[in-house]
Amino acid sequence: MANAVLKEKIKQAATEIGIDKIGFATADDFAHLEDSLHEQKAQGHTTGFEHKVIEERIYPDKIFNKPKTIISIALAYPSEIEKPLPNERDDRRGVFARASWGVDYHHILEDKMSQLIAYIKEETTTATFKPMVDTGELPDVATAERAGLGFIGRNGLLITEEFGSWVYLGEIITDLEFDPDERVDFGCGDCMRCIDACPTDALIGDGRMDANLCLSYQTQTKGYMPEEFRRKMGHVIYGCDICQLVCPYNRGKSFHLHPEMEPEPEVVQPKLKPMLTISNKEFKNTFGELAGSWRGKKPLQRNAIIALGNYRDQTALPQLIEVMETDPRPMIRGTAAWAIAKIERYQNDALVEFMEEQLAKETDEETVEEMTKALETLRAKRPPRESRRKS
Ligand code: B12
Ligand code: SF4
Ligand code: SF4
Repeated sequence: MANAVLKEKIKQAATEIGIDKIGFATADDFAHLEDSLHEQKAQGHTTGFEHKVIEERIYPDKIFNKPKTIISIALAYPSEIEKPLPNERDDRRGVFARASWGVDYHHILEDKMSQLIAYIKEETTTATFKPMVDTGELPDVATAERAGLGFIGRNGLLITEEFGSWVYLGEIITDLEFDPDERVDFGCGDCMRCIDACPTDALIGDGRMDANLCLSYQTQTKGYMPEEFRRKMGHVIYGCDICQLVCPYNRGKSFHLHPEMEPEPEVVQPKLKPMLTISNKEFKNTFGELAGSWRGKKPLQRNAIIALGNYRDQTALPQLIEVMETDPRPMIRGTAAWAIAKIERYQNDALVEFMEEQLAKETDEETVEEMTKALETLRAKRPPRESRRKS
C-alpha cells in the first residue's frame, strides 16, 4: 500500500485546516474527455473561460513533472442568507449567485491548499506540488469525481453526499504516490429537474452544456447581453443558481462552516439604483472581495440596469435617463435605453423626444441599434388610461 499512513495523516490534517472533503485520484490522463472537449469547442459551446490548451487539461504530465496523484478538495459554502433584506418596491435589490458570497473562494481554497502542502512538506522531503482552483489547467469537476468526492450531475456539477453541489473545488498535483479513493456512482437516476428548470435550455442532458446559453456566462460578459437572455436574467446580477436550487441533493442544505464565506446581505443583495453611478473606488470597496467582481464594474452595472428593467421599476427612470445622458460607455447607454423602454408603460411624448435626441447624438453602431429599438417600443406604447377614457 503506497503511503497509506501518510494518506491518513493528510486527511486528518485537512480536517484540522478546515477542508470539508478530500479525496485522492491517480494522475492518469482524462483522455475520455478529449473528443468531447474538442467537439464542444468546435460547436461553440465553450465560453473562453476554460483553460485554452486542451492537451494540458487532459494530460497532467504536460503540466507537471512525473505526476502520480491528484489530491482533490471541496469546501462547502452557504446557500442561505440568515437575514435576507427586504426588497422594497421603490428601492429594488439585485442578488449575486451563491458561489459569489463572502470572500472570493479562490483565495480561501488557495490558502487551505498551501497550508496542506506545507503540512505534507514537513512529512516528506523531496515531493513537489502544483495546486490549482478554477483557473488552473485541470477540469476541477472531473478530477473531484475521480477522487471520489461525488458524482457529476446532469447539471454538470460535482454533487457530494454531504453538501450537495454547494461546494468549491480545488486540487493539488503531486509526484507522491497514494492509493486512489473509490469513485461514487452516478446518482441522478431518472431525475431531469435541472434540465427542465434551466430557463435557457443550456443543459444538454449528459453533464455537458452549451455554455453560451448559460445565464451564469451571460452575466459575466463585457459587451451587450443578447436580448433573449435579459428577461431570463431576472434580478440575479451575477451567476445563476437555478439548476442547483431545483436539485434534490441540495434540498435543505446550507452549510456555515467558514466565517469568511458568510454573505454580507447589503453587499450580495445590493440596491440596484446606486450601482448605476457607483465610482470605481466605491465599487472596489463594496464588491472588490467578491468572486463576482472579477470582470470589473461594467458587466455588473449592465446587469443592474437589466434587473431594473425586469422589475419595471418606475422610480429608476430618472437615473436611467441620467445614465443615457452622461455615461461615457455606449453599451451602458444602450442598455439603459432598453430598460427605459421596458419600464415606461404608456405613451410618453417627452420620453420619445428624449430618446430621439440621444439617438441623434449616438455614434456607436450597436448602441444606435439598441436606441432605435427602444424608440420603436416607446412609440408603440398605448396612451395612459385617463386620456384613453377622454377620447
Ligand atoms: C468555464 C467554467 C464555467 C462556464 C462553463 C461551465 C461548464 N459547465 O463548462 C460558466 C461560466 C457557464 C460556468 C458556470 C458555473 N460555474 Co463554472 N467553471 C468553469 C471552469 C473554469 C471550467 C469548466 C470546464 O472546463 N468546462 C468544460 C468541460 C470540462 O466540461 P464538459 O464538456 O461539460 O465535461 C464535463 C461533463 O460532460 C462530464 N463528463 C464526464 N464524463 C464524461 C464523458 C463523456 C463522454 C462526456 C461527453 C461528458 C462527460 O464531466 C466533464 C468534466 O466536468 C470550472 C473550473 C475548472 N477549472 O474546471 C468552473 C466550475 C465548474 N464552476 C463552478 C461553479 C460553482 C459554477 C456555477 C455554479 C456558478 C454560478 N452560480 O453561476 C455555474 C454553474 C453552471 C453549470 N451548470 O455548470 C465550480 C463547480 C463546483 C461544483 N460543485 O461542481 C467550478 C468547478 C469552479 C470551482 N473550482 O469550484 N462555469
Ligand atoms: S446556471 Fe442557470 S442558465 Fe446555466 S445551466 Fe444552470 S440553470 Fe441553466
Ligand atoms: S436536478 Fe436531478 S438530474 Fe439534475 S443534477 Fe440534480 S439529481 Fe441530477
